[in-house]
Amino acid sequence: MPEDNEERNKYIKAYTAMVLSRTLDKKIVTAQRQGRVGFYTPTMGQEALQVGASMAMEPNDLIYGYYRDVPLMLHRGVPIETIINQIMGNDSDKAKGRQMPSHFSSKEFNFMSIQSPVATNLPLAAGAAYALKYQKKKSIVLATFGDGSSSTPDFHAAMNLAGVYDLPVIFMCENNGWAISLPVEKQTKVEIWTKAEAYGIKGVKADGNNFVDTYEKVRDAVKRARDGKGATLIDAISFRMGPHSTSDDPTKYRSETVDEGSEKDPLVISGKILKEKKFLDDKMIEGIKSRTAKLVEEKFNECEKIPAPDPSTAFADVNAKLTWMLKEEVEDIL
Ligand SMILES: Cc1ncc(C[n+]2csc(CCOP(=O)(O)OP(=O)(O)O)c2C)c(N)n1
Ligand SMILES: [Mg+2]
Repeated sequence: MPEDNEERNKYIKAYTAMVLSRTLDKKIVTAQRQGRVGFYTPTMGQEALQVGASMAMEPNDLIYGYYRDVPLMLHRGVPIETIINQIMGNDSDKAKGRQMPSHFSSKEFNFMSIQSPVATNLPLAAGAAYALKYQKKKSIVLATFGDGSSSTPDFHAAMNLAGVYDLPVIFMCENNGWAISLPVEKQTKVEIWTKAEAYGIKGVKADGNNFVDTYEKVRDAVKRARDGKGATLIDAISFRMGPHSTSDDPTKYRSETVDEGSEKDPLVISGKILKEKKFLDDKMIEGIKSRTAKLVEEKFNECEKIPAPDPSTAFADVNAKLTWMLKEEVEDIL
């Protein structure tokens, strides 16, 4: 394939994933308001940085993400129904509805199961990178987390381990400016990427609203990791356009907003980049949006028809042998 075409396809795939994610995001939030979904953590505003990072990764690389990583998953190829089924906790959900909504996993796409306690994925990511290095494998690890998560002991433990052992891991902070109601200025005195120096790893700041900038910075970090040159901490700056979760009302604690469709919206910025490169025009963008809207509607309705998991499966795959107490519980719910 000529180089230009390769770049064009790569950029169009990225933009399509961002549109898909945004469309799905809005659909799920609306469905939650209608009582059709229990809970969700919207990703609006973080599409460009996640897709930019995903563009730099290979299928064999391991992703230790967090609850807001739907755009990254979609770009990586995780089917849209995997996301919807997980949120609905229905019978087709791989975790059989036992996880809280937004706690995704995909073995097939090397996307590790998400934990609720923030930053607990970071030491795991460092440990996995240690194992890959020990086994002399080519794969590397990408771990994502929020700005608030950088205040946890786990963040520092993971950075330290990655530094000491020159591990093939990239820690990408999805810096959306807020940890629920706490602004990043009250979270940390210095910029998050500067903390890398204390651990002897490389620190990089990226424009998280620009998928190309994030892609190029993650790509450089991937190269360093694969070349055995160690870990990188990337601080990708963006803005949480929506609420922290569907249980949150940000109007109670902030006046700053980034409106959908405005100049600061990463989807608008991305559309401009594609148009400037002459990879897409307005008509093509409209085509992507309408095809995506149809797909989301169809998939959502299909997933909604899937029944809840059979209650008798509540303890399946958890205990090899049920204790008498669990047996009693199973009998109670049947
Ligand atoms: C260790 C831990 N402390 C507190 C919480 C409660 N909590 C859930 S999400 C969240 C905010 C995290 O903010 P950030 O890391 O910036 O990620 P964002 O939600 O903004 O993407 C908090 C405090 C938690 N889940 N885990
Ligand atoms: Mg945050």
